[in-house]
Amino acid sequence: MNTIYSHLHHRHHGNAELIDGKLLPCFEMPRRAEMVLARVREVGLGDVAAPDAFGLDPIRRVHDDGFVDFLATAWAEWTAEGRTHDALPLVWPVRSLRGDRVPEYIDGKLGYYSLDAGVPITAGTWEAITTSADVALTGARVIADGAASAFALCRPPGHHAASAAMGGYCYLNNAAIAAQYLRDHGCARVAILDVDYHHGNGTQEIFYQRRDVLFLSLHADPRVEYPYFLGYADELGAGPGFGFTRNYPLPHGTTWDEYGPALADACDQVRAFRPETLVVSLGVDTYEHDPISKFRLRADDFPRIGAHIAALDLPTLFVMEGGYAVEDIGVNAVSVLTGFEQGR
Ligand code: 6XA
Ligand code: ZN
Repeated sequence: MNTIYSHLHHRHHGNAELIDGKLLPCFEMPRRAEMVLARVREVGLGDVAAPDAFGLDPIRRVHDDGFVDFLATAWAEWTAEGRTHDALPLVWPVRSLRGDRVPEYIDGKLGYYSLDAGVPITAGTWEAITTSADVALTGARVIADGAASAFALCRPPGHHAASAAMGGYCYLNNAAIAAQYLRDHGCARVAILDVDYHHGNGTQEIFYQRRDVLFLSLHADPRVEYPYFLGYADELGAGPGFGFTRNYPLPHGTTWDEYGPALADACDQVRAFRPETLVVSLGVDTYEHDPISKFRLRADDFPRIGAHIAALDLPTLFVMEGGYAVEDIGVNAVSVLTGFEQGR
């Protein structure tokens, strides 16, 4: 399996995140992607190629124009006010406020276009996030051109990014952009399987009303875990998309004993949908030693995830999402991929 990777992810490196009431160094750091790349090379997974530039059109296929324009100009607008630290949102249009007015001032725009404060915008964020989308798009094109599999080593991750909101370390929804590209290039039906520890709220929102893209997510129960406000089992899609979203909220402490059967059920749903291609949102923050997560998957469970996905026998694009046990992220992420290769 070939990997798509760009060192330009280094252009995004937030200074601090607010967690447990403290300002700590960002868990979502460049070293994550470096560790995954190093492991890809160590096991000889396949070639590593740089992405091509696709421009903004395929990004605008899933994201709101105003949102994309905001991301493109946010750092310039922030620094024009004399600020030198990361741009961070601090006010949000919650239910009692107006959600139909886009503020003109940068501080208001930051809140309007975000779901939390976990999204620092820095000088290089735009370059990094558009490159991350290009990594996913290059992988999607490889699949559209007939490859059996590809690994888009995206950073920053994407699955919390909705059509018009960043959040949870995510700015542009790489998996959704890739899935839409596959739809636009000959695939009538695309399934997205999200195995990150957190619910892929952004991906769900983007495809919620559609029956051409099936979205399935296994994740920590939003009653007790981020993103809290989406990812419940009663969210099944809407309108023509009813029945084409499926969530598997699982309790804190989940081990393979609970995870395996949920994954098997999700794979059955993929089969019933008969997609032409599969996009996997690959997070390994389900790991027992992940510092911000509360599942208990062990290192030798990750090849099993890959084997379940391999049994679907579909052209498969893996898109990197979360995972913060940095010393183990490479081994765990690549274990899914080698488990997949061995299961073919
Ligand atoms: C809240 C936790 C952000 C979750 C990021 C993630 N600060 N999403 O891994 O998949
Ligand atoms: Zn996650």
